Amino acid sequence: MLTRDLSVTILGNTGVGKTTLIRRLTGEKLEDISPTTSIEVHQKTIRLRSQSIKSSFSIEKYRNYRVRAIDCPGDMSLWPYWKKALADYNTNGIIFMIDPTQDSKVQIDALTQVSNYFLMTLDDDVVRAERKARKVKAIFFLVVNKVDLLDYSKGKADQVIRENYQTAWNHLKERYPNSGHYWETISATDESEQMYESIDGIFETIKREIYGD
Ligand SMILES: Nc1nc2c(ncn2[C@@H]2O[C@H](COP(=O)(O)OP(=O)(O)OP(=O)(O)O)[C@@H](O)[C@H]2O)c(=O)[nH]1
Ligand SMILES: [Mg+2]
Repeated sequence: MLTRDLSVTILGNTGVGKTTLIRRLTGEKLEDISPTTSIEVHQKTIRLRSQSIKSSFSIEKYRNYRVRAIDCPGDMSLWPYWKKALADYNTNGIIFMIDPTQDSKVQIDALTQVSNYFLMTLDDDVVRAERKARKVKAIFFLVVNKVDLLDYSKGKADQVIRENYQTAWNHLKERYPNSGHYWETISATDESEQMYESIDGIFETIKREIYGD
C-alpha cells in the first residue's frame, strides 16, 4: 500500500549520459559503463530524497517508489529500439537527454524522432494519432546533462537550448499541448548533495504529475 510505481523511458543520442543517470537514481556505481546496445529495464524500489522534508505526519514521508527505468541505446542506427520501447512499456514519463558539448544537429533529429515515435504509439492512422496527441497526458522532460562541462552555468545551458533546441521543443509542445513539458540542467556524474537534489527533482516532478502530491 505504501509503494507506488514510477516508470520512465530515457532517450537521447549516444554518450549523452542516459545510463549514468539511471545508475545515479538506483544508487549503482558509475564506473564501467559501456554503450547500451539494446533495451534494458532497470527496476529498483527507492525513497525519493524530496520525501525526507515531508512532515512525519504525512504518509508521503514513508512511501516507497518502485522505479522502472527503461534504458535505450543512443546510437543512431539503434534508434528504432526507441519506437519499440515506447510501444512496449507504458511509461509515465519520457526523459530526453541532451549533451550540450555534442553536435546539436543529430540531437535535434533525435528529439524529432522521439516525437514521431511516440505519435506512432497512439494510433496507426496518422490523422487519428495527431488528434489523440492533442489530448494525451504524457510527460516530456528535457534534461540537459554535463553542465559541469559548461562550468555549471545555467545561463550557458539556457543559451544552448534557445539557440538549438527551442524549435524542435516547441513543435513537440504544440503536438502534445495537454502533456507536461519540463526541462532541467544536471550533471549526472556530479555526486554532490546539491546535484542529488536536482536529479531527484526530475523524478519528484514526474511523480507529482502522476499522483498529484
Ligand atoms: N563530464 C561529464 N561526463 C558525463 C556526465 N554524464 C555522463 N558522462 C559521461 O559520458 C559518457 C557516456 O555516458 P553513458 O551514460 O554511457 O551515455 P549513454 O547516453 O547511456 O550512451 P549510450 O548507451 O551509447 O546511448 C560516460 O563516459 C560518462 O561518464 C556528466 O554529467 N558530466
Ligand atoms: Mg547507455
